[in-house]
Amino acid sequence: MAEAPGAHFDLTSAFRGVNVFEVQPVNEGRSVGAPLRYGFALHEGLQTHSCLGSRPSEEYNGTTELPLVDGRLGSTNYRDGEWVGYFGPSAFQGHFGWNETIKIDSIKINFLQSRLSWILVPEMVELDIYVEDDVLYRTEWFRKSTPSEEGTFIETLLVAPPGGFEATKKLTITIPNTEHLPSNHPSAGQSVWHFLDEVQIYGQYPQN
Ligand SMILES: [Ca+2]
Repeated sequence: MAEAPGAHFDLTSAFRGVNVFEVQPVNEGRSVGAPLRYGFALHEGLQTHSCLGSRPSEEYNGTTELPLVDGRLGSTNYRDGEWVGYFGPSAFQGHFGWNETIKIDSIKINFLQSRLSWILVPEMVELDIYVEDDVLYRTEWFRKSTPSEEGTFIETLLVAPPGGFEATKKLTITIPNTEHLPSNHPSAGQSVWHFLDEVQIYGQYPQN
């Protein structure tokens, strides 16, 4: 089989934030198959030493060493190898640390919903910014979607307080997973999946 030459993209010209490429294969002017989409994000979370405080499902654990801060974004295909999945009552907990103090402006996390596959956007997320080892500021985020919304879609958590967060070296994120499929679902009462990717952290390192 002949192989087409690969297209290369130099990351130095990428935008900070989310970048999406769409490629439509064509043959003699006609589209062949669905467009291929590839998304990635450049953010300060790429420089963390992070770890998962809870073990994801073995089937959905991302395909890289640090799947939540590798810059690669999960698509609407939940089997694309990017998503990190937790099946209730397993909750998510992650730690994100920096060697230097960072002033975080905003945090974004993508969540997938595909209710017929028992995947729901989590009801709430706790974000703890540590200003000292034992002093933290907690922010709670609540979803806008509902468990009854059909189809497959991504909802993005966005937390961006005016003036940004307090300077920190450590962020922890906790996502409880105690919800059950609602009464209007064919499998009502079953536990649900939470799928997340990526944890995007935008901020600046203070000038010395
Ligand atoms: Ca990722």
